[in-house]
Amino acid sequence: MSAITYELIKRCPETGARAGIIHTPHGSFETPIFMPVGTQATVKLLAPEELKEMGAGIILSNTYHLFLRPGSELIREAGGLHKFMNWDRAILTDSGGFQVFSLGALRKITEEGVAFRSHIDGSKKFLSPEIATKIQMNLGADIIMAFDECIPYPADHDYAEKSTARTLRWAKRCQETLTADNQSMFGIVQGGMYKDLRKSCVDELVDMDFPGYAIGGLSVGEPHQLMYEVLDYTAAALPANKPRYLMGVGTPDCLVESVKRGIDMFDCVFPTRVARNGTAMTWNGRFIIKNAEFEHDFHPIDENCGCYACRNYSRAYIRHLVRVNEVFGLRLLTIHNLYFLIDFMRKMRQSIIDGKFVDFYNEFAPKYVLK
Ligand code: PRF
Ligand code: ZN
Repeated sequence: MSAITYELIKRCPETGARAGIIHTPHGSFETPIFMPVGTQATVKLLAPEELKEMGAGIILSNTYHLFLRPGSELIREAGGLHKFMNWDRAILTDSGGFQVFSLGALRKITEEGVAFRSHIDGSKKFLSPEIATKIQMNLGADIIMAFDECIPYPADHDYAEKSTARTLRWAKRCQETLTADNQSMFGIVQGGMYKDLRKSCVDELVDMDFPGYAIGGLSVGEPHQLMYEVLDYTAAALPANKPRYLMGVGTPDCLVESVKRGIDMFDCVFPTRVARNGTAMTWNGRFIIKNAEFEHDFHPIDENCGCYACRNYSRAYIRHLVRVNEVFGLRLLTIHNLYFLIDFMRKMRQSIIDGKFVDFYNEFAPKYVLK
């Protein structure tokens, strides 16, 4: 039984790109999609109404952080994460696997799970496939993730092989723990940068018949070309009738390259994090709003953007707010950056529907300069 369904609407005849719809107990959203990140049960600086206005259909939150504070029992007592944070559209929660490995320096992995120290007070904690799944059942997200190990880069073949085998055993335990019929669990493909491991990992996960598959262990410091190479054969090996989610990727250049290879879902802290650093994202690349060149610039961040910030405020005003440390400036940048990325995905999807994805790709790539 699965609480979500994936509808494949259109495939690009020249590339792996696809347009689809995912139906969840909290509404449907169109893919390819970018999911804003709400680590602590809030997308930093924004109200749910603002996320809805920009067209967000699903957001992501984190088991690791909510497990430490306020604890998943409290969220269950509140009626689940949707009610707790006043978000009635879809939610996906990550399993904590990645956060334990990236935040906790002190950790010990065994077959049973991962012992680590909280990054907040140093207290001893333990996560296992069963615990991570039960926490995610308390949170009640529509899509939940299997508990995995994100293999660091670089890793030798022997380590990657052992880790991937354990992640697969963990995936089975996660699946056996899930009892809620209104939640769907995705399996996560690991395997490092090794083709044989990625392929056998896909095969084993497909045998377990998850309602969707994530590709983990990428965007971990490897060169972009290597990530695209791994994506090429990994995405191609996944079943066409299930959604594919590339975890932790969300810069415009990586999004286009990944959609081209058949990815449907993405999340990344990038747009919201750089907004809080004073950076605006546009179709031509990004810029730092504090720069002197914007002092007398009374144009919006982007003339063609339909977001609340661009409809009402100038670069000069936002620059002023950021310079004097007014949070409203960072809010406006967050609104703009998320709108930009959601709109970027909407336009990319439309190009797939119209049979013009290759044109979209060819027009975007030379215009987008990384400064
Ligand atoms: N596993 C999980 N979450 C993740 C990743 C992963 O490998 C990544 C890797 N880019 C981001 N988030 N569970
Ligand atoms: Zn805007």
